[in-house]
Amino acid sequence: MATERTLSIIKPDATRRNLTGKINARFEEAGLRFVAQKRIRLTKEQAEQFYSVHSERSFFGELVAFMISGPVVVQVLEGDNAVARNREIMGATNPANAAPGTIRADFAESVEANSVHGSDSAENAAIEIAYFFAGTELVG
Ligand code: DAT
Ligand code: MG
Repeated sequence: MATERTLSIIKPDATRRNLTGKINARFEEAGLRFVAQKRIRLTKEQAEQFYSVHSERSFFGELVAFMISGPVVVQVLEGDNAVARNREIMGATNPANAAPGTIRADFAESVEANSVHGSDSAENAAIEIAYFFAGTELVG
């Protein structure tokens, strides 16, 4: 299996409810390791650029407003097949469809306030990691 890195974000609905530690424990218990982590407030411009692939979607404005509504924790996870593993641990985008025991099934409030982001491919993970972290900040 390939060792990979992926970008994870703990979203404002989860930081507001003080769930950072509980969410981080899900990743660590599944064998992924944190190689970087920081708590930040996204600017509107950062959120728009980060989610620019969704800029034509009807929910884009609400998504950006939600992502800047409170602090987020941006983090880099490392492990075997980390991109796919992270998405398994998160569960489906809409918590109504998320498998039992996943982060979104257990913590998400709605399809928008769904507690976590995870990169959807190794290629996008590399782009998203570089968006938030300098290479020197990744400590494996
Ligand atoms: P994911 O976060 O599972 O990769 P995505 O990339 O399709 O999902 O969408 C990015 C985020 O946009 C998602 O986490 C929450 C929001 N979103 C997606 N579909 C939505 C919808 N139908 N209504 C409101 N927000 C939505
Ligand atoms: Mg996505």
